[in-house]
Amino acid sequence: MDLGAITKYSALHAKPNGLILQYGTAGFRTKAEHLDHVMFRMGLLAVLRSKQTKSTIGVMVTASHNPEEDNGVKLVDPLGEMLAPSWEEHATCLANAEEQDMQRVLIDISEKEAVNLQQDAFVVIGRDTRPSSEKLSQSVIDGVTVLGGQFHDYGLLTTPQLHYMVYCRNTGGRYGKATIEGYYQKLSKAFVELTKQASCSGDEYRSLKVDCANGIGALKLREMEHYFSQGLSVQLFNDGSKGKLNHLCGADFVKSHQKPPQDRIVYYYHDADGHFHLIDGDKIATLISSFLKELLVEIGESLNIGVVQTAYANGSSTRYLEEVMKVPVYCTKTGVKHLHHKAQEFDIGVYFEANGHGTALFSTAVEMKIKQSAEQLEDKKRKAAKMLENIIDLFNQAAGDAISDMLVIEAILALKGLTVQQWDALYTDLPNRQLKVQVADRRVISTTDAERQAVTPPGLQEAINDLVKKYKLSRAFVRPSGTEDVVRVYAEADSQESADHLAHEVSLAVFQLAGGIGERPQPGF
Ligand code: NG1
Repeated sequence: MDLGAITKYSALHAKPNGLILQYGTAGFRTKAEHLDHVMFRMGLLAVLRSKQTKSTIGVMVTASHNPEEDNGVKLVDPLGEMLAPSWEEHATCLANAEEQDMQRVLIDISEKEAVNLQQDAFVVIGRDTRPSSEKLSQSVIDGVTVLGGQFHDYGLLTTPQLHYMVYCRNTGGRYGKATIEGYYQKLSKAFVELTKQASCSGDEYRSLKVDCANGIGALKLREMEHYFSQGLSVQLFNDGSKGKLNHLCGADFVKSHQKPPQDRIVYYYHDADGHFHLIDGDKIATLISSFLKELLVEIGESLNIGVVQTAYANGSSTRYLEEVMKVPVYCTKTGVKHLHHKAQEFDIGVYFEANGHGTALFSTAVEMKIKQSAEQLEDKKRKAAKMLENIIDLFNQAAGDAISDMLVIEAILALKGLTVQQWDALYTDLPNRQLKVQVADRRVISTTDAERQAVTPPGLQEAINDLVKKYKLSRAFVRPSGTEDVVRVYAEADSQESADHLAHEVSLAVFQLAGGIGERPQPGF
């Protein structure tokens, strides 16, 4: 380690004094102007992690659904997974070290993790379309090079695409080619093969209107379009040509406001009375898990399927999955890394957050079994095994990927001959409301039971319990956000009016008991 060079370069990416950040649900996220030093240091950390694992590590510069002014960074581990928890702690220590302590922290991490500094290191980098991202990814590269690491900068990529690249590079190309063409080829081949089985003809396929939230998805879907010469027609909205990133559009906006974006959205429709219907991650999990279950029955395999949700899953979805579909459902803390971890316990784990983040995971043993069955079984069984094989290929095994999810959903709807309305009618969502409350320090709220119960501050959970009792079919919980400086409030009940009232009353309780700042929460949305 050339400590002199590190100190010299670090001074060019100096940390603002006293700034403390935490590697949260999805890496570091804050205003872009506070992140230069974090980027440089994550470049350094990625090199250490790469040396330790003797593998390629990914660094993604993005703040996903946050406002355009924010940015963020997360590291991708060798098999395309989220960074290991012990390294999240190292990331937090390194990001928060004052300039004069940087060297010591770097040495500490290397010693604790027994990093062989002579080992080669390789880091791949991707970024979103935020105006601040290009410069910030350059700071990552500075960090990588000063520690002697080699790198490949993919430039503009979606986060799941970077996960895919990391996974491909660390599995010797067996999973796919670590190029953007490789990604499109893998997905389009599986989609075209899968939908060949649909009984309806090609031109009956729905044309899909996609809300791209004025972000990277627009660029990437446009690139992907010509890989689907037939079978899928995609029209892009909020494609970044005029609107601002995530402003009044995007899945997060639509889910939390329960209304359409200024332009269009993936999987929503207006009914005959003009009412807006959103088909969220819970319904996606239901569609996918029921289809997978049907295929397994056809093949005659008794593999265990589990669905993993968070506390934000609509109560009706959980009931439907457990009682009608007889699928076991588990609840974890918010953030896909928690869901992913739980889903790995099953032969097939389907996990989705209500906001649409998610995927289906297939254990390696299952994947091999299905591929063998697809070769050996007869007729109908063989057809089902082939379909399953294509679905496995379509899901980006490395991460929840909205593009993969969209293709799987389109294929299932086509294969089952289902309209979006029929899909939506599987069960009726309980009315719900999500709100944000500003507090001085959101860490005063701690939770347990997969974030469904508040442990601190004292009295808050009791207050929520009393409020919940006033409404029918009701449920409410609060938790500090891992990506924004707010406390999130969720409530559901038998009517929209009740859900709105309950959410407002819980917000007031948070404001009073957890140190609210600014204006008291007002009723009405
Ligand atoms: P936080 O800010 O911790 O609530 C949000 C989403 C998560 C997850 C992450 C990562 C909600 C309520 N929360 O987390 O589900 O997607 O962002 O992007 O939607």
